[in-house]
Amino acid sequence: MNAKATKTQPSPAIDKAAFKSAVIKHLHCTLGTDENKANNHAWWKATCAAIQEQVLEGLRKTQKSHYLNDTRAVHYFSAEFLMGRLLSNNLQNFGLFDVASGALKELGVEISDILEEEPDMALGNGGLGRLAACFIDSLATMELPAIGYGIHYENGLFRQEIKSGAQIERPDSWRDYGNPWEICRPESIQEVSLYGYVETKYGENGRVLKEWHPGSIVKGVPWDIPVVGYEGKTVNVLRLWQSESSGYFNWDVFNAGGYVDAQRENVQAETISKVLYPNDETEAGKELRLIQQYFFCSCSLKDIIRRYKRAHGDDWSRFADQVVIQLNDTHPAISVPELMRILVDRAELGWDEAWGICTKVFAYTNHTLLPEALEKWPARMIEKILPRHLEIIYEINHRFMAEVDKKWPGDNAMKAKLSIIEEGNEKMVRMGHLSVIGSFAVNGVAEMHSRLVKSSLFPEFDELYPGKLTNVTNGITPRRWLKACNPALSKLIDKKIGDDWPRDLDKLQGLTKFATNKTFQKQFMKVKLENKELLADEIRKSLDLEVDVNAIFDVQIKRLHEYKRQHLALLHIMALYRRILENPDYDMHPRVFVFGAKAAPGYKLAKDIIYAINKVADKVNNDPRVNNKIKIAFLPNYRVSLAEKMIPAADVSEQISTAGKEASGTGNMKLALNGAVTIGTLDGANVEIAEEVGDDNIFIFGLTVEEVNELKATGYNPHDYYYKDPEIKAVLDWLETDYFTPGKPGALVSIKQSLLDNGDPYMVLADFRAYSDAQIAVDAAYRDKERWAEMAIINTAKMGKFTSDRSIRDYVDRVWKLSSCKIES
Ligand code: GPQ
Repeated sequence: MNAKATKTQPSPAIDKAAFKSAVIKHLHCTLGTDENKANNHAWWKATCAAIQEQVLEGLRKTQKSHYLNDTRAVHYFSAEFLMGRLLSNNLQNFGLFDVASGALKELGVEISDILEEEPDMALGNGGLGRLAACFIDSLATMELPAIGYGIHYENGLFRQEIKSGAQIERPDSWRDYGNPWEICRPESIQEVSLYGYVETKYGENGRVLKEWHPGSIVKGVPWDIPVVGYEGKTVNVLRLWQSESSGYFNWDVFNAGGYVDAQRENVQAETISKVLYPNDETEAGKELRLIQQYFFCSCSLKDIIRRYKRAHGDDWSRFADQVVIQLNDTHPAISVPELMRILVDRAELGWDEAWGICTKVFAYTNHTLLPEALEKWPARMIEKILPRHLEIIYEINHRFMAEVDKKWPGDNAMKAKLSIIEEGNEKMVRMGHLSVIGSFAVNGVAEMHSRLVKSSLFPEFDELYPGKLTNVTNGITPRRWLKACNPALSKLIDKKIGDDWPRDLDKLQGLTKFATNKTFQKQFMKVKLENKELLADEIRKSLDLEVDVNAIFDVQIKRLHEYKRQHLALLHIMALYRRILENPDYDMHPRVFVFGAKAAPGYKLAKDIIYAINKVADKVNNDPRVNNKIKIAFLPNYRVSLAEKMIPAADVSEQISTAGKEASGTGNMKLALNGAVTIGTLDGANVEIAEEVGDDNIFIFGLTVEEVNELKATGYNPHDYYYKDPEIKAVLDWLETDYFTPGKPGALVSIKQSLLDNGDPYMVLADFRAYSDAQIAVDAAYRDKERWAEMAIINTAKMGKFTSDRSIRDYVDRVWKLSSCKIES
């Protein structure tokens, strides 16, 4: 029995005829072309312009309502926002997708073709940046006053090409042909100071006054990207800062005939927002990166203060009631001393009053426990670029050390451990400590991760500030990650349980009772098959590789990292290949292993793993003895828009990080939502996914965090596994031959070395056998078609918890204390 469709689908603001004339108007008046001359790119731009009319109307009403209600707002500070494409999402959120697609069809244009014209906004590396994008989607959908603040990078994450198996990085100049969504706001330009020195003066009553004489000043130009909530009521903004020369041109140099030298300063100013650092979970330690961080934080704080002053003048007493700032990891941590500087040096508040405001405004999200990702800046570098900020950091630390001494009198080891300053050859500023001390709330991103933040990363801070450390489990927006990317499944779900699940994802629970219904199973798996056909087309186009859609589509998509263990998947594929070569009748259901991953350009082993996957793919895909039982497809340039094609087609979701290393993961949620069954370790949010779907509907394997720690403590020796397990030995030795790299023996040896000589830091060998056994169980489960369909449906049905609306609800309740604001028309 089908549930009646409830009336929550956004009702279109304009009809097909009106949309059609809007598109034609923009083709003529905005783009200066016409229906006969227009190519897909022009049609795309005209369609964006047509919907942008609705977007801007929504934006105007939202800003007016927020202003009139003098709302408290959250300000989400993030160095990364991985937005992807916006057209399809904006159409969906206004309920105009079918209208637009019908209008374009009448104009002889396929909407699917023009959607492909849009470059991804790839202003982020991976999970952290995409989380920020999902969060601002939910904030707008839930009608919460919010603004995202970040950097308007001229070049987003590099475009990946694969040449002879190896990753090549190419620049991503996503704005070359314009970005139809963004609006430049020159009226809100800010200035940011850098370098120079600090002068100490004495004011009235002997008050010490600090004046920073900057060595250079750059301009921050804001670009606003409207963020449309589902059903299009609230339209918030993502404000991204672009750096420009301040025009404080060095006239002396210029007049002395030094036009070129004077221009150099312009170039330097413009360099700040030129490029996104492509390192995921590794601190870069580069001066330009610190400048980027300070640049966007300073612009954003000044922007917030300008808006606050418009309503409250110089009365700072209500600042913390109106403003909450979420620090997305430590990248914006320099905001803490920057706000102190503004309050103490500029507004001339006393230190205690200023600190009282600061520690009510900031909250900090930690996204990793990996030591190499915990940001530290050389004190000398901060001193050079931000001399006043270093003084302020020392003052914060001095007062904090007194607090520590009160709690643990005379305990100098404790002071050294908790200090913001790490003493050593070179003094370093620990941005994590600064963030914890400067915030009123600190959260991890999944239950297990937050538990580890408390027990192993910041246990003393947890003791010192009881209740400050908390958890908010990550989430994903179901509007992009089911409704827009998987229209066929969305329509099937609408028919079955009604169409209000995109804003109330717990409604998917309603599918549970159909999980064993044969007709529904057939419908569900038919959609999956159609999505696999679409991905098979993509694989054919991109790699010239034929894959069988009846094979298991086994998908691993994420940044390339040793801790995520793509090499564990690779060793397993090699083992399967070897089993087939040894026994041509080796019984397995055919499988297509699909990968998508970018490696940081300087991360040698990660690039070697990409190369190895591609070299093994060349061999296996073309070996007739394999009899099509295994295909390997490494799709180049993994990005949001490619994820949207891969995720709906996945049967199996690979979430195989070393337990304790993946803070949460969000791809795990997207894949399960689209009916993929997880094979994974008890890590990050996998633990909570397992709780939701139940042990029968997930394949959990491998060491637990406790076992990992125990094995480390007692001395892990990968050689034990190498010598005891002949398959492990054979596969690792294979890497040393030239079997996969003809004429180039040893080209894949670095992987073997990392697993043996370098001690296998992520315990790949320790988990290999358990992983292989779990894969055998996956294979058996897949062959029982009805059982598999039931598992897939249950995975979709039980993902309600992982909507980013729930994450935002948790932030609102536990951290932000925000109220929604109805938008008046
Ligand atoms: N994450 Cl510290 C990133 O994507 N980049 C980073 O620099 C750091 C963390 C990820 C983390 O690895 C995932 O487990 C999380 O799901 C994701 O952040 C969002 O919290």
